[in-house]
Amino acid sequence: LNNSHPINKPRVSYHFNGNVSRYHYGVKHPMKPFRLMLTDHLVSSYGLHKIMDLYETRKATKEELTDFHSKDYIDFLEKVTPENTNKFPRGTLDTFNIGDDCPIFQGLYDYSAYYAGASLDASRKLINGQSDIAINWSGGLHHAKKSQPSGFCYVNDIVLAALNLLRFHPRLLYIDIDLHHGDGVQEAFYTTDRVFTVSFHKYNKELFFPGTGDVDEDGIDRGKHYALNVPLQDGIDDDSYINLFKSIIEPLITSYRPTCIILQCGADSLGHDRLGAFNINIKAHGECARFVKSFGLPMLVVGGGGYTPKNVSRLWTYETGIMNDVLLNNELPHGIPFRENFGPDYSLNPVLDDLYENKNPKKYLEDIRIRCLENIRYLQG
Ligand code: ZLV
Ligand code: CA
Ligand code: ZN
Repeated sequence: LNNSHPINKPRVSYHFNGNVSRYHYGVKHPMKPFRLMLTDHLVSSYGLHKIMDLYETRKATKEELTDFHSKDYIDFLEKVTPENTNKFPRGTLDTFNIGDDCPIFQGLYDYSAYYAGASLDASRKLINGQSDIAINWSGGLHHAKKSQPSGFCYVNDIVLAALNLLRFHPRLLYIDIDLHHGDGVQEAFYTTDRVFTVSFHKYNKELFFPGTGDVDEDGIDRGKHYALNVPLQDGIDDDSYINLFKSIIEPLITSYRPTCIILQCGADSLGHDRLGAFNINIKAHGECARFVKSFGLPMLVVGGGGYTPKNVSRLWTYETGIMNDVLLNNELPHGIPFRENFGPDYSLNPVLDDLYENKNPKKYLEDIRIRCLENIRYLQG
């Protein structure tokens, strides 16, 4: 038996279509789909594509998109273009929250249909048992609402994939480690006990988008106690984050007993992110993903935010390794496309925790942990 090829390696599928990385939100916009191309190159440079099942994804159909979204909204997304935007009455653009965060750009509908199609394909591989873990780094756009885009997200691929998984899975756990609150997913499942949503995020009601996700938001009706929020402040470090994460996720999985997990791996929670101010290193972010994987449940792994493209691609490559039980060499492979993006260190794990003061006192984190554990205790009724 060759120990370097463990026989228990999970079957991992990787869902990607190079077309998604070609769209542009606009020159000043922080969301750069190009980061997905960078990630894909790095993943294959490390040889990870050889040990996964690769799927070139298709666009989600209109019928699939309207499983969650309203027909009016999807019709609008399909029709609107940069050229005809001004022909729509102002009211229509306001109704559909079109503006600087969610601009109308060329190919917007196709872009949305591609990243949603990838999460739907991924969910299907989990349902039919062909994959233990299915990865879609182009997905994770957690803010989109039923009839509106929000925070760079036009369609909510997570909600769509979850609705598909719910046809076969009694209980889903959604874990969101993006810097921002996973409000769109929380809202979609706020009244059900069949999807437990938990988000770790920077929280400030007035000053930080989207302004929701305080500890007291915990679901309503049948969904009461089936949503959990972990509001954090700038500068949280590796140890505080990992400890808090594990001490919440472990009892949560044990009590809720999900049959499938969706993990949103937003990379804006890393240090040095253009929009973020946490002090998390790639290894710590990855340790959280590894911890979730260690429970051995079917997993849908999606991307999300991440606004320093070189670090986004480093993180998601590292985490693709983790999902395959492979520890990657810290030195980036030679001769990779766009290697110049990764200087001067040319490493997979540069130091990212050297910028911000930790504004999360021990007492604050301990209080949050206790409140979360109290919430989780309601599950064993
Ligand atoms: O990472 O935006 O703060 C998943 C995700 O979670 C806002 N939006 C809203 C509220 C008032 N506005 C500001 C409007 C700004 C419009 C353009 C930017 C442009 C340049 C640089 C930064 C931003 C920006 N926008 C930073 N934060 C925002 C947030 C939305 C954050 C979405 C996070 C998405 C993919
Ligand atoms: Ca989050
Ligand atoms: Zn984010």
